[in-house]
Order: sequence, then structure tokens, then C-alpha cells
Amino acid sequence: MLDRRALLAAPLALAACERFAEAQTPARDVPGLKTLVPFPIGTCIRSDRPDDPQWVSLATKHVSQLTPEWEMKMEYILANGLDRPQFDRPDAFVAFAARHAMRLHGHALIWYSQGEEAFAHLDRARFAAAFDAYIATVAGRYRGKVVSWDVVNEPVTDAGDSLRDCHWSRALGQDGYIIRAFEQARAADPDAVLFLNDYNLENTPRKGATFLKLVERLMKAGAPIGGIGSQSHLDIEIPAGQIRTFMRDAASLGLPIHISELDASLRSDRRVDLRSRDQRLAEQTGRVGELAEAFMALPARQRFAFTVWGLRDTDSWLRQGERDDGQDQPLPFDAAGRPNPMFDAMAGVFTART
Ligand code: 9MR
Repeated sequence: MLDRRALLAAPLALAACERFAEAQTPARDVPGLKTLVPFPIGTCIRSDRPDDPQWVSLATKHVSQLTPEWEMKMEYILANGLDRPQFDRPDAFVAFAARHAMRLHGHALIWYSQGEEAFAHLDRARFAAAFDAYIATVAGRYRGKVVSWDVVNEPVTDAGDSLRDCHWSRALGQDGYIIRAFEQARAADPDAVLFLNDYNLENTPRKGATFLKLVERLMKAGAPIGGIGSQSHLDIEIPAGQIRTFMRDAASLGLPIHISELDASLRSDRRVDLRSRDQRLAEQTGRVGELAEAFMALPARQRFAFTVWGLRDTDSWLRQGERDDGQDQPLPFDAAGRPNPMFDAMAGVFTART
């Protein structure tokens, strides 16, 4: 007679064997992404990554630009308050980037989701002065060390029809805080390329249009905006062609474009979704391929950099804490550092179009 417990244990044992076999599969030999294209390939860095030899070997092989994932934001710099800014970790990124001949992209000076507490006690005049001083101090400290900054991050609402209401806009005006941030950043670092950065610009056409209208307004107002940052947190529901359309509209403004935080989740919020993992992977690689094609089709002077928001799936913000389903594969490499289908989608386009 079949032992019920053994029967129940069999699939688990099989899954464990598969995982073991997977862990034994050697990495395919692939070219470094950065060797395939004439523009920088980027990824994000955290202060613990340089101690991870696998991350260092992937990063030095594939990327030529770094963006601090969170330790160059107010949440780190102002963790001890406005009067005691801390710069040890951002300084270490500067040193790591220099040691490996990589560019460093600053992220992010002004973000609706940060700084509220540190600025809360200030009246209007002191608020404005502290806003200016923060940008002057941070962008000034990294002058000549970063090539670029996300000056304002995520100014447009999720619905996409307006700008966010936040502590910055309430004190300094809707367009006012954005223009002011760009002017301050320009004064502090005349050579850095200054970006306006946001997400879902391809996923939600209304948001993409509102964002591009804002860019146009800033240009007309004489704000020193130097580039468009499109985060590109893609999903597998974006209709075919929509990514290309956004990129074409963005390109028409003539500014350099940074694909600044690419990842592509396999998850969907459809209530019933019968697609197999392979079908999801095909949807994912189709969209990543469309984005890479659209980027390659830009005039060379508009291709600022192409950045993935992490190298290995398990590094992704989508695989942390409650968000982690243990299965998502949003990045070019798996947990063991082997190339995913997403890697092949990028490398395939980069090779064919160069
Ligand atoms: O990936 C980042 C995560 O580690 C941080 O905890 C979080 C808050 O600082 O920010 C994440 O990165 C975000 C980026 O800075 C802006 N666009 C959305 C990214 C994912 O949430």
C-alpha cells in the first residue's frame, strides 16, 4: 500500500532536487552587457554590496554606472536631522565607483515621500532656506563626483492627471518647488546632468503625458532640466507598442533619456490568470525587448544610460519582505548570478542593433 506521507513528501523532495540541480548548473558564459553598447549600462548599489563577491563580479563585468538604491536619499542623509547630515555611505559609493571606473548617478535630491519629518518644524521662510541649503550642501559635496542627479523624483500622481500634493508643493508651489530644486542644483553643480524622474510613464499613458507636459513647462520656464528619467518598472500587462509610443513622445523633447530603474515583474493583478510561467516570461521579455529597441532607436546624444534596478532577482525591492512571493524574476540574473531570459532579451537587442 502507498504510504500517504511518502506520497505527500514526493513533490517536495522533487522540488528540492530541482533546486539542487539548478544550483549545480554552471553559469553560461555571456558577454558583459556594457561591452555590447556605446552608452553606459547601470545598476543600483547599496552599502553592503561591495562585500558580496558575486555582486562585485557581476557589476564589474556588466555595468559602467551606479545609482545608490537608498543611501543618497534624505532617509539616510537626514536620518539624524537637518543639522547632522551623514555622508559616510554616499562617500563610499563615490570611492567604489572611482575604483572601478564607473560613473555615479545621484539619486535623489527632492522626493515627495521623504524629508517631511526633518522639515516639519520650519516656518515658510526657514523651510525655503533649508530646502536650498540641503540641495546646495548635497549637490555641492558631490560636484565633479557624480555625473548627474535625479533632482526631483516622482512628481506626478499615480492616476496620472495631476502633480502630487506634498510638503514641498504646499510650501513652495506645485511647479515652484520643482523649478527651485533645478535652479539650486544647477548652482551647486554646474556640470551635472539634471533629471526629472518618474515611474509608470509607459504603463499609464495619461501619466506619461502629464509628465512630458511638466518637462515642457520646466523648459519654457528656463529651469535647467537636462534629462528625462523613466524608471521603467515594467509589468506584463502593458499593451504591445505602448512603450515605443512613450519613448517616441519623450524623445521629441530633444533631451537625453535615462532608463533609470528597469525591472519587469512576472506578477499580475488580474483576478484570474491562467498563464504559465513560460507565457509570463514571454510577456516579460517582449516588453523588455521593446524598451531596449526603443532606447537603441534614439539618437546617440539622447541615450544617457540604461539602468536595471538590481542585478539578481533576490536583490530586487520586489523580492523583499511582504512583497516577496519567492518566485518573481524581475531582473537579468537569478539568485545564483546566472543569466535569466531577461538578460537574453536585453543582450539580443543590444547585439542586433549595435
Ligand atoms: O529599491 C529601493 C528600496 O530599497 C528602498 O527601500 C526604497 C525607499 O528608499 O526605494 C526603492 O527604490 C525606489 C526608487 O528610489 C524610486 N523609484 C521606485 C523604487 C522602488 O520602490
